[in-house]
Amino acid sequence: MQIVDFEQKGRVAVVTLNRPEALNALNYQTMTELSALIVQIDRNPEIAVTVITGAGRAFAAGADIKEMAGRDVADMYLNDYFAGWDAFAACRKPVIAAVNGFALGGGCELAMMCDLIIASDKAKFGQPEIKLGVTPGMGGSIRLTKAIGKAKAMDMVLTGRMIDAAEADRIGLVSRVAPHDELMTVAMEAAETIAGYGLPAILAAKEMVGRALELPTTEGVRFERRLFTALFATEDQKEGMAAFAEKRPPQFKDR
Ligand code: CO8
Repeated sequence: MQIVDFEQKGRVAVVTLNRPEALNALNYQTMTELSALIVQIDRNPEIAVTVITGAGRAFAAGADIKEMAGRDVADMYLNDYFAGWDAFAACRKPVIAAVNGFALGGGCELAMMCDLIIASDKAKFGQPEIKLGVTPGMGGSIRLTKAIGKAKAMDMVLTGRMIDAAEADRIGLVSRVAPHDELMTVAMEAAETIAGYGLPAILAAKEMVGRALELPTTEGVRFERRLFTALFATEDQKEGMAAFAEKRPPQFKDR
């Protein structure tokens, strides 16, 4: 049975992790379905933005502990057991995590692979792997530290404590917090706003902010300038600026 649901609403893909009985724990099947889906979304010219959420009371309560428990080093390391997540993180189009509940371990790490995290006021975030005798393994140590800094990242990774949406907002882990019942409305509004712009600028914006976390400032500024300059070769740039001058809404063509 399929675990990851997909629905297209205009230029927005809505992806739902649908294994609520296991709190959407991320097993091999989830990773395989989700990474294949995101590759298709990336290639689909009709889709500009993805919203990912979870069915039930969790976004995802981490990697599937029951599935992982019996594995040995050869399985985990030689078979690069979690490599599918790299495909998810490599998506060039914006992905919004609409975090509806628990985002723990790999679930928190999945949310951090996304570009915006919009959290329900009932959401809970944590990196509790230390309680299982391991550590974050899907990018949490680096993405969490870059997102919230050493002091808070050490606190979460070493104690394994859960934080609520208000704290996640205060420390900069999430972009916005929405009342639980309005989560998908708020996430879809954000997605539709982005999807209303031209894809060349959307892709460039995502790429340059992503690279900002990895490049020294001088290189980052140069990288930004190259992409900014390249956008002057697009019809969307001509249209966007003409529409401003003519006081009308722009009609972007993704060209
Ligand atoms: N894996 C498998 N099953 C899970 C998981 C999980 N991560 N989380 C919950 N479940 C299952 C439970 O076993 C339970 O199933 P069953 O009904 O068959 O017993 C069902 O979901 C409901 O869960 P609970 O009964 O426990 O619900 P509670 O409300 O009592 O508790 C909690 C909710 C607090 C979220 C609790 O379920 C919990 O602590 N879950 C585990 C959280 C966790 O430790 N996550 C980290 C996992 S490790 C990880 O993510 C590593 C990522 C990096 C790997 C990359 C390696 C390269």
